[in-house]
Amino acid sequence: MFMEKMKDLKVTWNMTRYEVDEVEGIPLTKKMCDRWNETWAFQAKPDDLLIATYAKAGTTWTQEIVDMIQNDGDLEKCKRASTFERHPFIEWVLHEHTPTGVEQAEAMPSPRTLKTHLPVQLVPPSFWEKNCKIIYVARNAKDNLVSYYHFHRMNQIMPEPGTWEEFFEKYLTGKVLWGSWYDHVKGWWEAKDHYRILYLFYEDIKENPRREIQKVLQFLEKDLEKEVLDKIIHYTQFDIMKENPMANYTTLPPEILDHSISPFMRKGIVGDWKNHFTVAQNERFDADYKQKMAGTSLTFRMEL
Ligand code: PPS
Repeated sequence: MFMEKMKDLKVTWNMTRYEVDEVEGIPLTKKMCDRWNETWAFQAKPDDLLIATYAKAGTTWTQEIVDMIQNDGDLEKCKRASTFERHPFIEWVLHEHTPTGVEQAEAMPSPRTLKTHLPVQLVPPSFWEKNCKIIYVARNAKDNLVSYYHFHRMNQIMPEPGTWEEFFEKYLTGKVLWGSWYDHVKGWWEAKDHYRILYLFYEDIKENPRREIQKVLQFLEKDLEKEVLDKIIHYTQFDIMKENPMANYTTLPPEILDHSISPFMRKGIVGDWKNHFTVAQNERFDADYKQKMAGTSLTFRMEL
């Protein structure tokens, strides 16, 4: 598949950090913007399942849970390929020699499970026209920010994060890839009342994976034996996934993801922001948060 194709092409990973451009005011990599017409024209099918998140909200975790459900808890089947090969990332354009997310999806037999970080207004219209099921996962803004910062450090093709202080400001003003966290979570929250969207929270899955996985089962209209559910809960825990090369992103070369700077599977906890935010940053964040989140019924837990 994807990685084999890379080997066949003898692609050298002389990659640099991506330039950023915009689509309708949302920062995306220039490569994504250049291929945007193809992404927008993507033809979803009625049995596609879309996993949508703001980056670093628990996408990979949800992908593993969903794949294990779809494969009735068969771990070997879930280890057939890396996360990013199992579930095409529809707007993603890595390299001119690798298939785009759209091309990967088009080459995949149905039923397909796809990934996106797009804000709701940029989701290709065919997903709404075909009434596809969508699982959206949101994570509290503070932990999401911390995780996104470390990801920019280790991912050698993301834009330079700058210092922690600089990245903090960029995040608050939405000047990061895929735009404002605030607009993202609120936009999808509104959409859930109109479309087939299951809206989940990272903190809830962490607190009670059984309860949340059962919501996914119900949404996917699947019924599994208790033993299978137990197995899914076990294999999707942070410590187990961290050691699973098909789920921990270690199959990508260090020229792209440098886990020695910060592992992709970093901490996987709620409340790590307390180890990063200064008192002044926390006050500034809370005041800004209050304004940006005024008037929405959407609430988050910043600790458990
Ligand atoms: S990406 O690049 O947007 O797809 O990243 P994403 O998968 O959304 O987010 C990565 C963060 O999710 C954590 N993670 C988990 N937490 C708990 N349990 C499990 N099983 C799990 N798997 C991944 C991962 O560690 C990243 O969070 P941080 O806070 O950086 O550790």
